[in-house]
Amino acid sequence: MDNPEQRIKIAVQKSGRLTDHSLDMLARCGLKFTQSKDQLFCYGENMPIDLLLVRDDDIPGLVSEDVCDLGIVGRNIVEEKRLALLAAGKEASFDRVFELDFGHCRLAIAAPEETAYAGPASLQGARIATSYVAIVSDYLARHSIDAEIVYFSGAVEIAPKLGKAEFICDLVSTGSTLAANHLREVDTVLESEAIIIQTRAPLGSAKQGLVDRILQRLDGVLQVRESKYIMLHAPRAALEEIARLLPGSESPTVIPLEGKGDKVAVHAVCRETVFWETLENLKAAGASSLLVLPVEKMLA
Ligand code: PRT
Ligand code: ZN
Repeated sequence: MDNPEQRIKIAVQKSGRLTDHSLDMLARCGLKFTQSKDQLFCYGENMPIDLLLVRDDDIPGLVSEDVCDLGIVGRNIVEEKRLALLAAGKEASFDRVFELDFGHCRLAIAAPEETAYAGPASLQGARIATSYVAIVSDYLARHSIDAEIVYFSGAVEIAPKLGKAEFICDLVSTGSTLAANHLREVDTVLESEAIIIQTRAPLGSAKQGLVDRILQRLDGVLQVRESKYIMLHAPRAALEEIARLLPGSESPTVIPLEGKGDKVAVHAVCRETVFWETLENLKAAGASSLLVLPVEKMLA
């Protein structure tokens, strides 16, 4: 696959909130890269998978136009692009593949602390400052509200102070930016996190096979994060109770213990956090020799 046409290109944010997490997830998938001098391109050393480092706003377009096969970007950006294309009578040519469980935030409506709010109807006739024109237009249309959208490319939170708008709609994670500007969050328009998108352009079987491999690895990386491997000894009679106590585990493996009569070893992958209380409860149910190990890789 050294033919450049056959290499996979993934669009990743060059420098911002999603960059470190995106690169870390790809590294956990076993991918190694060398970065170009201009730092815009990362060449895949051990697999024919390269990265294009760009502004997050450009990622849906690059994937839609088939410049990149995959992209890692916030759902807020993806939805804005999809709805903006829809408003222009076009259809986005990418599909969401799955959520990546980082970059969590929400696109929220906020107003000065003293502003009364009783649901979307309170936005009727108001001015709303935002960078997310298409998402907010869609939200207003869905609630049959007539309001004016005032475009701000950044620093949306100062719009009410400048007398430019009564409400704002912006991304919020901790809420401290709103609090610092004496704004109160009143409604959520969209819950967001980083997602992976794939172009709708047909890739051909070799490239699609490679995309499927990398998506399967990403899925594995997500699954192992909370997962632990538990090993314990238990009397056969306690097996039912012990299986019930193992958090997020489907079917534990039960292995007879040589020369130990009714005692067995139980091994299980637990997909939820294993707390000290869980171990204490297992012990109380008859388990002994409990061991909890981190899971490094998983392939379903
Ligand atoms: O240069 P480039 O265009 O690539 O980057 P950018 O500056 O547009 O984006 P960046 O790096 O700030 O954010 C990238 C993505 O991170 C966003 O598109 C979201 O999907 C996600 N994300 C998660 C956030 C936040 N949390 C977030 N809190 N993006 C922005 N914010 C900003 C928000 O706009 C507001 O100004 O942080 C402020 C609020 O934060 P709190 O914690 O005070 O509530
Ligand atoms: Zn951006």
